[in-house]
Amino acid sequence: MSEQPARLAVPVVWSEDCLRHDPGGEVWLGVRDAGTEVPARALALRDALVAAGAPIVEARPHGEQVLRAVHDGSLVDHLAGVWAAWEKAGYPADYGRDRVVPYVFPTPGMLAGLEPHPPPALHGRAGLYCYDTMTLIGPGSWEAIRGAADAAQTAAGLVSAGTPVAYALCRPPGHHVTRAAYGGSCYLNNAAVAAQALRAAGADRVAVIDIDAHHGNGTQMIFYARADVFYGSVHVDPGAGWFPHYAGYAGERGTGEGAGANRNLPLAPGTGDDGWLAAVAALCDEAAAHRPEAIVVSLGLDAAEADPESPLRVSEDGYRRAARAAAALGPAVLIQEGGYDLPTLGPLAVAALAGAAAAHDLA
Ligand code: SP5
Ligand code: ZN
Repeated sequence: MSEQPARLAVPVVWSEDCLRHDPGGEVWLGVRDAGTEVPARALALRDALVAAGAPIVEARPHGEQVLRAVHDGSLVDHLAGVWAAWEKAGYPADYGRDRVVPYVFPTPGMLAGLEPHPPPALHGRAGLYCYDTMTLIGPGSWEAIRGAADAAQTAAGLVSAGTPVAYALCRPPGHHVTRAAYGGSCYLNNAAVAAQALRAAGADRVAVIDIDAHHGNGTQMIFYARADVFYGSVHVDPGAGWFPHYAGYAGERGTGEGAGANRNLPLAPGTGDDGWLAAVAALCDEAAAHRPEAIVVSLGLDAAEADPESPLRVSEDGYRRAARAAAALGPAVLIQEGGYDLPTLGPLAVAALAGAAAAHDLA
């Protein structure tokens, strides 16, 4: 008789709608590349987790209250309507522009203190809500964006109701989205949505532990002035030339009420398990000092050695240990962020979820 592997006892919250976002590549330095944030990522993750015995839970539709608590309503409205408006205005049919991509950005240098005037022209307005050229919007994007945010809220709901660990298979990812602007292959901030949902359900203090290879500049800034949500991140040093370039430095510690409730631990390119896990441990110690009642893990898998989008060199076992350490801080919602190496994504996610399960004696 062959030995059955232990069932992975972490619910995987999933929305079929997450497959509908087809960004059609990314414009990097003026040229459209194939891009790495593809629907096949979600299938690779889902199939591996199902094979490991994890139960699939359908994402439940939620209203927009939590979305509008962490985002400006105008960003939500823009995302919900921009594709239909783009199509109706003829950009695909008349100009061959098959995705929404901005070309003018209201940077502080352009406006020198002037409040940006919302442009009536959609091709101008596109840059009001989007801060890069790599984050394209097409026909099914909004349904997927909404599905990912629903998955995050469903997972948060499970944890609020007593499930010790739940995982939301969010696609597209979210941690680069600020209160009012999207970018970095992200559209709504699923981790911030989960944290806010946990707060609304009664957790007085929440800690977000972000182990994606990139700094979660969006989540950081959403909670930057708040003491009730700690944000901590380990990531490749933006000062060494990595996205998001403008934030993610060690000196960013929060402001006002949130002073001291933000911690960045940037790492040198090439950092592997030892350095990465030491930083994760330090981050978890600091998060614990804030006495969180619930945890959100921004689970990017792109710090893995094989990943094409980052120079960190973390192993499967490294992910198992990191997720275990983060989930040991309290009831935990795991939110899928980046991770782009299709052959290794599944095993990495299984390892991370197994680590989180072990922290709660579920394995
Ligand atoms: C969620 C997440 O992991 N977002 C990371 C976005 C960072 N992307 C940076 C892309 C830089 C250009 N990539 C070069 C590969 C050519 N396709
Ligand atoms: Zn990333």
